Amino acid sequence: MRRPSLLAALACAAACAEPPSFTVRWRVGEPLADGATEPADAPPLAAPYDCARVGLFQVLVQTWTEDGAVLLDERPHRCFPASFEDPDGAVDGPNLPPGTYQVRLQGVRRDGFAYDPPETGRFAPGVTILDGVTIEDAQATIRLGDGDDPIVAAPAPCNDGIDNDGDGFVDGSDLACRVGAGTSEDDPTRILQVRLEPTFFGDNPNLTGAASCLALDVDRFEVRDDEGTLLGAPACADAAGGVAFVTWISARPPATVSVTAVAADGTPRTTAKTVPVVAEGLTVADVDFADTDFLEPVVAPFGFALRFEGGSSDCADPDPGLLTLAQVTIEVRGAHGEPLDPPVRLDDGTPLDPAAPLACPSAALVTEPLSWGGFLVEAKALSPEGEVCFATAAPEPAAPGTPIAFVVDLARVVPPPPSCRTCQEDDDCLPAHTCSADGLCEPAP
Ligand SMILES: [Ca+2]
Ligand SMILES: [Ca+2]
Repeated sequence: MRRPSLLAALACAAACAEPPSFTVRWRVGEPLADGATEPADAPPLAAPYDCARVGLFQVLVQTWTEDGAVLLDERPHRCFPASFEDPDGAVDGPNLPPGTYQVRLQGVRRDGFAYDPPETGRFAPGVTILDGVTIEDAQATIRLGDGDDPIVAAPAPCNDGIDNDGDGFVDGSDLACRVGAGTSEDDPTRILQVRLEPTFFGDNPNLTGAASCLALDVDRFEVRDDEGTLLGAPACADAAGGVAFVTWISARPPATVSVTAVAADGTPRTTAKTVPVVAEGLTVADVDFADTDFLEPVVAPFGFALRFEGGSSDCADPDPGLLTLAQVTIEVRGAHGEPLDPPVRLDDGTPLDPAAPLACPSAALVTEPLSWGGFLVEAKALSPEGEVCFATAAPEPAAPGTPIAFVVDLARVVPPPPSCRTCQEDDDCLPAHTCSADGLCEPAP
């Protein structure tokens, strides 16, 4: 007794010359729009080029059980089979026992197995599903689509294996796919560049470079587009008071970029400065961060040590002779040399008043916390008689936050006033020194 089975029927489909249960002809539509599951309407396929131009290599005709759970038959066809040369031509499906089936048309990309993303393998995105295909007579053939041929969606241009815009770059290699919306190789892309020239406190000449970054606790400048995407973050030490460039590739030039000074831990130190972007050229961002732009007031002491000509930092014994210094006067002025009122104080409260000399310091000096950017330091060292023996040749720039290693150099006043003379004769000097006519110990010739 013969038990008709589905598998037997399928096995017989080729060998027994039974008629196909269905024929099908497809059309090729545009890539699926975002979120769409069905391709838009499309014209009939007329030539192999209609497939080649969109990167469709094959169409798999699959017959599934009605519930779509079991694949019963799969037939690969070229996307434009020879039978399609006849405008009414179609391809044959299997011979099926009477029943209801699901037929799927799955496009295969031209460059098949390299397809990305991997979860869809070599297949073009989207599958055309024909539900409820009912075969009533195993000896009859029906044409699927009922005069309206199903449509297979083309792969997306960034996933079709084709150099759509002819620029030599295919899919993921094409900048437009990488940095654009990812939907077209034609998206305009351009290289954008911002020339960043950040300054602090009204372009304060004493607040440039690494020392200013340290003083202000700024690690870098973050440059972001108007959607907040980070475009670049030049180091403060390189950019402050100088120039840094931020370059990126974009399919859509932002209207503006923002520049924010940021601490090492990523905390913004300042408000963001917004700069309009020049879409077809160089955007120059010469932003200045004033003290009012800082989110937290910039308050920090600075420390410094005195160093005397000849290299000694010992105030009591500054040279190779008998000179002893008794006092120093120190004045801290504003960045442009203006006197400050009230005067800056040391951290112990001592005012740095040039009219009120301090005892000769034996260690580095540290100021009170200061809330603004740049200062100049002038110092003089006095003999016990009150004459100036050493003085700063030019004011020394300083900024809050400067480490203690900051040194104020004092040059000897020449010729020395009488009480600043350091020797009468050679024996007053350290060995290998002689006493000069000015009364200064000098290295022996
Ligand atoms: Ca291309
Ligand atoms: Ca492409």
